[in-house]
Order: sequence, then C-alpha cells, then structure tokens
Amino acid sequence: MATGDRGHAQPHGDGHSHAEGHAHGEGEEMSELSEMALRVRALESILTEKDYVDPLALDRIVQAYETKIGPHIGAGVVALAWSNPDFKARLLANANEAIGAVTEVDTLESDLVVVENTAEVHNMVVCTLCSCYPWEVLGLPPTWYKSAPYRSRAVIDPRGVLGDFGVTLPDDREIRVWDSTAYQRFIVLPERPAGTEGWTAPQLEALVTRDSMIGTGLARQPGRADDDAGGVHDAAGDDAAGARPTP
Ligand SMILES: [Co+2]
Repeated sequence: MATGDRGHAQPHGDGHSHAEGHAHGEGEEMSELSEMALRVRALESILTEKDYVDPLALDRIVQAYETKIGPHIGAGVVALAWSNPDFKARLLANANEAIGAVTEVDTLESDLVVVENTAEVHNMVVCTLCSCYPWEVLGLPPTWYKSAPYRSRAVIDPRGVLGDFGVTLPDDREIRVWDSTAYQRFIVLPERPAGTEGWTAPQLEALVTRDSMIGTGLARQPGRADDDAGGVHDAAGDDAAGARPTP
C-alpha cells in the first residue's frame, strides 16, 4: 500500500517514523505527519466520534508510556532480584505477584514469566505471531521486535540474531527462545555482571538494559558506561533501536 506521494511516509523499516509518534498535533501541518500518524489520527477521530474512546483517556495512556512506563521498571525488578535472593525466588515462582508487590504496575494483563539466564542457559524472547511484549514493565517495544526478520529468525537462528546484536555466547551455552502470546509473556532475568559484589540495587539497575531483558543483549559490565546497548535511560525505546542492526 505504498502511497508514493509523501516522501517520508515510511512507517516501517527504520526508526525514524517513531519520532512522529511524539508529534501530537498542536501547530503541526498535516503534511508533516507520517502516513502512520495520519492513520492513527484518523482512527482516533472515528473512535472518539462514535464514543468508543475518550480522547482524554488516550492522552493519559500516551503520557504514561512517554513518562512513567518504561524499561526502568523492569530494570528495577531485575536489580532487586540480583540483590535480594528471596525476591528473586518469588519473581521466578510468580512474576505477576512479585512485580505487583514492588512496583506501581497495577494491571499485569496476562501471565508474565521471568526466565533466568545462567552460565548454562541463555533465554531470548520473541513473539513469532505478532508483537506480544510485556509493556507494563518494559514500555514500548523496540521497532525490531515487531519486525518480520526478528520474529522469524529468532527461532530459526537465535545465535545468528544474537550475533547481529553483538552478543557472542560460548558454544556450549544453551539458547532457549520463548514465544510470547497474548496470554503469556516473558521477561529475561539477565546474569548479574561479575565485579558487582556489594552493589546496591540502584547501582545495579544502571547495568540493566532493555535488550538484556528481552535476551538480545547482556547486562552492562561495570565500568563500561559508554556502552550503547540500549540502556533503559537512553531513550523511550524505539528511537535508540533505530540505530541497531536489523536481525
Ligand atoms: Co504477539
């Protein structure tokens, strides 16, 4: 469904279209909206007109995802699990309950499962069908997570995909790929980096990247703050991913 007459109307294929997501109208010329933004606006108008949605409620949701909900929530959970064995045990046993107890995430709308990376096993999460993702704890999914190449290759060639993300694991490391659904979603508990003994949870949190909780990355090594591996405080998800290799 190429339209051709808007040069920048490229909703898929790179991270740039996501900048449009932040253009919320005021004073924007229609011509500056991407095709995706136009479609969203059209849908919102129709749904509002028919009274299916409250535009104020929509604004609140968008604002929440822009300012409150993001991978820092997941990072906080991981850091807590690294520093508190009891919490980690509860997290692995019942993630919904454990996360509900320590965050303000009040509706975990589906079964959330935390899978732990160890010296033997590396876990990686995909949704082969669409783009199911633990939004409440990781925020908006990165562009590549929704891409067809990632969704298909993650299962067929997880090691190759990891390589594209700059992650090389020992040959004997088992890689488990978890396929998310609307009913069951996954978050990876990355391995705690060596050399962080005695670190507090807030210190540890800075090492947890979004990608490490999807399993396409590892936690940062201490002393490598310049590492650009999708740190949770770098960007609101998608934009940073635009620069990533496309699996
Ligand atoms: Co899905």
